[in-house]
Amino acid sequence: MTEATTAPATPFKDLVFSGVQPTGNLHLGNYLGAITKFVALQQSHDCIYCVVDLHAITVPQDPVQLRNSIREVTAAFIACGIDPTKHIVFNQSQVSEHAELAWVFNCTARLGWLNRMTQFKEKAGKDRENASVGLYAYPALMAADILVYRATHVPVGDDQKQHLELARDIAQKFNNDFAASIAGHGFGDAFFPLPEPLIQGPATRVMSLRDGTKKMSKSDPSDYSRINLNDDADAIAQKVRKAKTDPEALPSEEAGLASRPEADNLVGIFAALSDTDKASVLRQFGGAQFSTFKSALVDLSVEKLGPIGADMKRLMADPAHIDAILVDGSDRARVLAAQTMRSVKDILGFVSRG
Ligand code: AQP
Repeated sequence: MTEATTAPATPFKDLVFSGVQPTGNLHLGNYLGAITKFVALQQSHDCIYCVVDLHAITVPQDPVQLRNSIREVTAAFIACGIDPTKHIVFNQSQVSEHAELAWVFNCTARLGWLNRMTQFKEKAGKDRENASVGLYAYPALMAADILVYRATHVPVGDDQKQHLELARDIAQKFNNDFAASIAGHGFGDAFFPLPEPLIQGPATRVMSLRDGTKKMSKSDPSDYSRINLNDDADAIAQKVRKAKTDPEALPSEEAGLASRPEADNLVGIFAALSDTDKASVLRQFGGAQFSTFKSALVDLSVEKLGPIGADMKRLMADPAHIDAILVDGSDRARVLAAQTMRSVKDILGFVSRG
């Protein structure tokens, strides 16, 4: 990317934004890579957490399942500890300003930038001609999701790093292209902040339980590749016990995980679930066989995820309550987004009712 240089001098108020697609069962990767960070950031920041349903339709969706998944992701947010009364929880399609700003950013982003996006290449696969235009333009919508709130911090898993860099490039190019108009409307040097990715901890990329070189993903056809947040204790135990490993005992130091992707992944999961790091997990389990380590991992996973699954089930029994949370969140999000869009239209030179 060429445009991102230095951060603009104008200070922006700290604000966290992130989203999760309602494209199926949420899994341990979504939980450790993103949602646990969402929960922690509530203590220090104002946060906006979005169920990004407009992103979901970049690939085919069944309407009945989509509606259910939107509610399920919302239930997962709340079951994991996100407070929708102190922060904002909503679904993207209820705030049309996301799509409106995405169009502006489609005109800001360059084809060359989008051509480099690895997620599009992976998801479109060999049948690129048949992929939706939306799948290709996905990162411009993601930039709009963040910047329509002029959010400054974005907690995501490692797989989203490239999209975040693109969002920064889009913000920077908009600030450069319209510098005179931005200053003329009293916004100083920059209208949009360059949002900071927050990608930290021992599980920023949780890998498949069947193949330590592939990301744990909702769309993996094998349910044994992932632990779902709504799996019961038996399912968790079976999946961990069947997880691929190698024949060696666990090493005592992190360097010993270097060419052992499955061992590295399970140790990372254990570290993240117990809120520690890989080195201290290996101090405890170095020299142990996988059978011993996996038993401890089953106990830990059931202890941490069991209550979340139970709470999700309880919340899903009352869809009207979940829908009310989303309506309330959308109403509050829309006020902020509409304010940004009004300024964007002024900066662009559009005529509006004033
Ligand atoms: N395996 C992972 N490890 C760590 N973080 C992950 N995230 C996703 N998978 C992992 C993070 O979870 C957040 C929400 O992701 P998403 O559902 O919006 O989209 P995704 O990254 O495309 O997730 P999946 O599971 O891979 O879905 P499909 O299979 O539908 O493509 C993001 O912050 C993401 O980084």
